[in-house]
Amino acid sequence: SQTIYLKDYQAPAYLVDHVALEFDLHPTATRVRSTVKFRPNPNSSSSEFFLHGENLTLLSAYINGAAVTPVITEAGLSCTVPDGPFIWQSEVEINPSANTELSGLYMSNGMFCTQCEAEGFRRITYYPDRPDVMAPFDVTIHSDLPYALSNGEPMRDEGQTRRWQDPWPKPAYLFALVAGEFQVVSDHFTTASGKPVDLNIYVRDGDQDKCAFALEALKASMAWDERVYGREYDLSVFNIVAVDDFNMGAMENKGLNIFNSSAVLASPETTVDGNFERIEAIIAHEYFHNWTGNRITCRDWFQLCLKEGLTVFRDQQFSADMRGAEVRRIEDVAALRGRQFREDSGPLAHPVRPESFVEINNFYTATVYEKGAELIRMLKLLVGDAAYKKALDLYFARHDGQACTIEDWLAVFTDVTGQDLSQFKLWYSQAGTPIVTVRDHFADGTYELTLTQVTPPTPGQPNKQPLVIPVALGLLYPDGTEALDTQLLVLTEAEQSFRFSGLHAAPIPSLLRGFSAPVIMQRETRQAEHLVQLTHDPDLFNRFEASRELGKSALLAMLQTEAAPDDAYCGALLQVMINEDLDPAFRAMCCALPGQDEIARALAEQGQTPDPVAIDAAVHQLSEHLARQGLEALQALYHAHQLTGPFSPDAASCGARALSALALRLISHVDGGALAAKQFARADTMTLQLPALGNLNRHGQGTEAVAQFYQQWRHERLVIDKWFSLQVTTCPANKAVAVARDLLKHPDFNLKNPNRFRALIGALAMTPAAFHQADGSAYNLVADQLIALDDINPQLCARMTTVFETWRRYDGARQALMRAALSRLAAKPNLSRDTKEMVTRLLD
Ligand code: HT7
Ligand code: ZN
Repeated sequence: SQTIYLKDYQAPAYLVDHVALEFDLHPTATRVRSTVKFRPNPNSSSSEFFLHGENLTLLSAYINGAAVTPVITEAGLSCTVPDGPFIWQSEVEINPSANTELSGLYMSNGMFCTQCEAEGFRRITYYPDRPDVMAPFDVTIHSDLPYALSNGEPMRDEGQTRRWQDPWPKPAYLFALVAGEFQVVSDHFTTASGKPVDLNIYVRDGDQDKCAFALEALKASMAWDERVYGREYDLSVFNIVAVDDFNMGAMENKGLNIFNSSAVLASPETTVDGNFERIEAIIAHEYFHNWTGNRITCRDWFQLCLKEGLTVFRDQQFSADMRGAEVRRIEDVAALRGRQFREDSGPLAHPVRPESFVEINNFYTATVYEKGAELIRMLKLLVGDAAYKKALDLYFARHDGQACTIEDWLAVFTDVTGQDLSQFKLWYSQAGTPIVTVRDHFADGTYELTLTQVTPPTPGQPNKQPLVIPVALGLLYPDGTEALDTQLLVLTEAEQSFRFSGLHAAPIPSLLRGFSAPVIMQRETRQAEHLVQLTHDPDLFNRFEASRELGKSALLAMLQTEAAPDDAYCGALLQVMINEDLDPAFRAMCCALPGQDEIARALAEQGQTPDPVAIDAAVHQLSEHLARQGLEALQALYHAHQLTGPFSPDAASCGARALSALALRLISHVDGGALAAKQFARADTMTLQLPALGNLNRHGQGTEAVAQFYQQWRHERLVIDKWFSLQVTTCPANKAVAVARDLLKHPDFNLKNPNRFRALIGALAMTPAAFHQADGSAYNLVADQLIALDDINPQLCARMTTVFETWRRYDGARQALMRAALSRLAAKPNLSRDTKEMVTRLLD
């Protein structure tokens, strides 16, 4: 397999002025005719004409109307072409039914569907399938199916021929086509300048009643982008289609977003609160791509963070406005640490802008997306809100219609602020999570804080340079009063000291408020200080951090010295839980115990070897202790947060339910599931039913309820995904492999459906104590399934190999077992390029 390097970028030899595509849709033999107006690129010295193409049967090709016979390889075709502009025409045949990779044109439940990012368009027709070739598209679809959609504006219907025109030049990865039998749920939006937009969601029959929430989220996103970024929608129609077989969450194709049905369909009966939040965020994310991604796109795939980091940042801002900034920030940081820090500390670590890849699909990662968003958040903090706004206005004005780079992006900030961002730019090229170590000293009313930064080596990058790290700092006195309001310290050197005078007592530093930089902050643990922060820090993020630090210390003490559960910590948690001055959503987050992977990571960061089975036992013991200590308070809390009236997924209702769910989970450790059984029996929404079932199963009371749940929901595929996951994540860890083996035989298990695969195999692999059973049985089960999946869906298979990315954290025996499982996958005959790249990096 060939490695592609950023440094080798060359401008395209030919540009495209217009594309016309004509489809004769057929499940096994679709014909695609293309007419493309090419002209030589004045900025390229090459005249070599190459079109990407994979798995295509070329039926005919013409240049300026004359038949030609191109040279065809596995990757595409080349041909001799005239000196000036010319018209290329071709006809190819493809087989959508045989396309299980879900890239290009494929079938899902009888409907035709496309996925072209990153390099799927070349599986539809011969074309320069690279993001820096942008053109207006004209699409004609011949089909007897009731609906046939593509990008842009619909032209007049001519029976079984449907035409679409997209006036906005776009790269091929934003092309989309969908055809099938749908139900349509519609709404309208009027843009700030008064232009009407038709909004439609196309779904399978039976799903019509699950579109209202997504439509509201879409309208809110459209209004938000106008208000906050001054960005208006630019077509008369915005279509969304829900598809069951989809590799990721959704795709921002121009005017025709395609969504994994799990990322769009919602109803109180079938969807939990967390799903509502996710759907709202993904709808916003895809919509925001219309400007950050579509109108301004990436020059090449190394610049992926240009559109993804910025769009994640924008969707995070939106969710913060919709649902509360502090609570959202806590969730975003938890996700960043859980996925991106994990990635950055292992064999898959790579820069936000990678410098090489074999398969670009392997770089749609937490680093590109989530760390990419953190870089934008830091930039905004460093330049200030007003300059950020000016820079974004300049970005949109200067680069509309272009395919850009990170250099273009940073240049607008430099031009607006005059700041030299060359050191900041290192964040894009240097992988790894910086570790900032804190030393402090107080004497004579002066507090001195010394911060040291070190970024550990990552694959291919043994030596690191100091980064620009914005550290938002506040100081508290030991009685909890504020000694210093939030200040921004900017760390640019390997070590720097900061002094604060005029203090009447040694302060407690409240560091990295709001998580002002994606770093690991290390300071000697001081329990008394964390207890003050937990109850008094005006920065809610740092209250949450204090809770987490206390929780980790309590669990590490239990694991390392067989200490008893920490009463002071439990008492403090119970105080926060019942503190009615605090938002219930915050209380629920702050008082949940640290996740098991988080504890494993904390141990690994201290150079110790985590034992996931022991961690599981310690978490159970601590939960039970906390529940016994606060049983009455928990029962009161549970009952006080039962909502009456119609279900609403608004932030306040979700917060109340989250708090009562936390109380129920803890109570179940004492009553063995009695209260959960009552909740399960009366539950009329999934947010009540699913956690009740989880608690029952966790405490050995789930058999009947699990069967009943299946009977109730067997026709709702998204609920059945939950049913698969729940059984492996809530059964005793040492039974999970047996449970998973049984479920693999269930008639509803289907290797070809990514959601179902993730629901069972992904859930098993992401449950630490189940996955890391000492006998290696889960490693082997997962490896067996990946071996089976690789031929069907290499993209998904490659992505799922990341469940092994932390293998070096564990003891020698587990390491050997994981290596053996990965080596077995590596040795599979005809291993895909996608999976091969991943296992090679994992084992290197
Ligand atoms: N830009 C999209 C990324 C994507 C994708 C989506 C669905 C299936 C395969 C895909 N490959 C890449 C999604 C996004 O970031 O919004
Ligand atoms: Zn995106």
